[in-house]
Amino acid sequence: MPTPSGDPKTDPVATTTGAGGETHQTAGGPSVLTTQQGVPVADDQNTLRAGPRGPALMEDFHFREKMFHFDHERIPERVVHARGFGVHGYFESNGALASVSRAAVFGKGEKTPVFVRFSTVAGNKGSADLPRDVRGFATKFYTKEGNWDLVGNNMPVFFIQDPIKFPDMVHAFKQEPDRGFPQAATAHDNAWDFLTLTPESMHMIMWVMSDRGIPRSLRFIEGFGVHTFRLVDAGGKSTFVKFHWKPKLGLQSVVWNEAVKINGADPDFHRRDLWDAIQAGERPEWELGVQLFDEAFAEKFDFDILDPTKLIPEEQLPVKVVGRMVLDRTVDNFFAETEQVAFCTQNVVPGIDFSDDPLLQGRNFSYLDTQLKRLGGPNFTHIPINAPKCPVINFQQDGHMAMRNPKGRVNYEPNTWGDQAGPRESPEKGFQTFPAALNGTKVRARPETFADHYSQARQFFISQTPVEQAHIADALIFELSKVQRVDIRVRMVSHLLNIDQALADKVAAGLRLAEMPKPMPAAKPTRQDLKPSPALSLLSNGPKSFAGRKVGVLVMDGADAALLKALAGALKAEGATLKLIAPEVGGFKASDGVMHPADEKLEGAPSVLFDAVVILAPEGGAADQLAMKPAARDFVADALAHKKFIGYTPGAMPLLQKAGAPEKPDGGMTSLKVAGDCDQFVERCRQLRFWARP
Ligand code: HDD
Repeated sequence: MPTPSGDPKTDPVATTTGAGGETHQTAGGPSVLTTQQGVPVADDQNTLRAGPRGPALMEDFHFREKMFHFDHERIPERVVHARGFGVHGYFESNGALASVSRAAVFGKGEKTPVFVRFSTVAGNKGSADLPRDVRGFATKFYTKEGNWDLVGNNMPVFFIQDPIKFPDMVHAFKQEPDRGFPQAATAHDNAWDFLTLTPESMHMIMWVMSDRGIPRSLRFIEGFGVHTFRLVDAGGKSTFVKFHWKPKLGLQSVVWNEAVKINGADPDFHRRDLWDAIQAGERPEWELGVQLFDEAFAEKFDFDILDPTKLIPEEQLPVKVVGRMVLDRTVDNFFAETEQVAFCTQNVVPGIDFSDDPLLQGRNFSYLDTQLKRLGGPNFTHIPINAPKCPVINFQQDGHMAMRNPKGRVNYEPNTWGDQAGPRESPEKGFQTFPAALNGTKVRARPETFADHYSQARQFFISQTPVEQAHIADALIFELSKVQRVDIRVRMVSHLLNIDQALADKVAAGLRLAEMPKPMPAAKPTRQDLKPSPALSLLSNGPKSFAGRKVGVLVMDGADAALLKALAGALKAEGATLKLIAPEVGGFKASDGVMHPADEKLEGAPSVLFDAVVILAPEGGAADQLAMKPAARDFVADALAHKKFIGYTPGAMPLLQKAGAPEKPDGGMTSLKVAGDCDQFVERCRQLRFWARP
């Protein structure tokens, strides 16, 4: 029989505390299993039956409760951003905003705990991590004056200007309703039908079709608050602001063919990457930057600062760094934290306020509804991941699952209960809405200032390097080739003609359109005078080092132990990771006769999972032997096709050549003969990809 003996105060294993503080714990052994009522369980293997072969008995409260709970384990997944991954960390302010916003979070040196949930948008909860999609970048700051949620994306603009189109947009993007597919993909008729009927989406389409839609790691993405917000100082003065997150490790994406393969090889690629990095002691870091401006700037800016399909180029209004965010802790429980976290754009704190961006206003209305539906009642703020870390004192009470219940008689104010009176409002400390002057007639209309849908789409496109421009064209051709209706493909090309003629020509040719359509009639002509904004290019803003990246080293018996050691040292010095891949997971015997365990078996670790690869093969027939395996040839062929840097020993040449490597090694291939070659290899890897390879 179990002995309820553990003391929760002194016994770290004791977890199940009864009213009297007892727990179910056998001396020195595992905790005793209990029901949800705390009753110790004697048999968890067999239901209660009338005889061993007889029917089950209704009396079996343990079975009943266990099945009941299991049957109710699922909660509705998010209607968008269902697949996500959350981690903890902190935000440290450098004080640069202290004079512009009275928000406690921006005090000099102020350190605020945060929880960040990254997500894809269209896919269901169980979908793969690397569809072409926007990435959600939602941050909850647990500030001293309440929770502030910055619910952003990895792209600074959005598809639509008015929130009334959001349900249509999401319906069109997700699986088609009759067939329930495609999953996590916009490459289908409904999505492109909607998009091509929504010219305001053209700028965002350029972003999604760019490599930003297929990031290499969540650690290598930017984040944006998208909308214009307000900051309000202690004197009540307001400044407009746009928020930016900039990753310390720089920006990086994969190529499309790689993304397709990664989704098969490791559908959890992004979440595993972040989990592994933090577990290994890495501390992914972002700078928080702001673009600050006033009414005068807003007046003279080329576009309406309330239009969420527009950005303000950094060259025109530089981003000022106001602090850094460090992510340093994975969750204890995925459901409790990542699944139950509830973000809401309406969660602002004194010193941060809204603008009249219509999309932001619509979002403010939407998020609470979705939390109620998902989390089952109005008390979701009592769930630890959502609960503020500052005092919460008010007279809201009861409701499903109320965990934070007031004591005493008073549950209203004003009251005259003296020192039991409870909290009162504070005009000095409390949130004061910025008193923006308003007037207008009730109307359903878009402002004229929102009517230019093509100029910034063009600006984005001409800001990209030729490699990136080619990727955008390829992405459009791929997506539109999956669209079955020719008229929808044609409609998109007619929009592209308003963006860039060469892009339209390339896509039309890639789709083999019978004839070039006329440009889509535009509410406003595309401006040709907007200058390229280099900040918008991913490749122009890549990292300077190879830190945080991963090298897959294909090894076989007889691999040069000294080279391996040198390579490991060079990668460690750079802050990069080395993974050993061998024909058998048990490992390989290196040239020094020592057995090294492998991290992965070849078939489970294709080169798409790595940023660069190395083939360490001894002289002799080992590489020839390995080349018999399709997985080995694919390992090399994919690395070549995805323009990765490849390090190789001379003994690896037979495998390289059977996989299609050029006779004369190209500039992305580094021969490794002596230890120093490993440093040269790592140095080359800093460019991330050898784009010159055809
Ligand atoms: Fe949204 C979730 C970001 C427009 C309505 N949104 C959600 C999440 C992110 C964003 C990152 C996931 C939060 C999490 O990890 O739990 N949404 C954006 C951005 C937008 C945007 C950057 C445009 C600038 N969203 C938007 C509009 C509406 C919504 C216009 C509705 C009018 N969004 C929702 C939602 C979700 C959501 C339905 C689904 C799950 C949730 O809220 O908690 O309410």
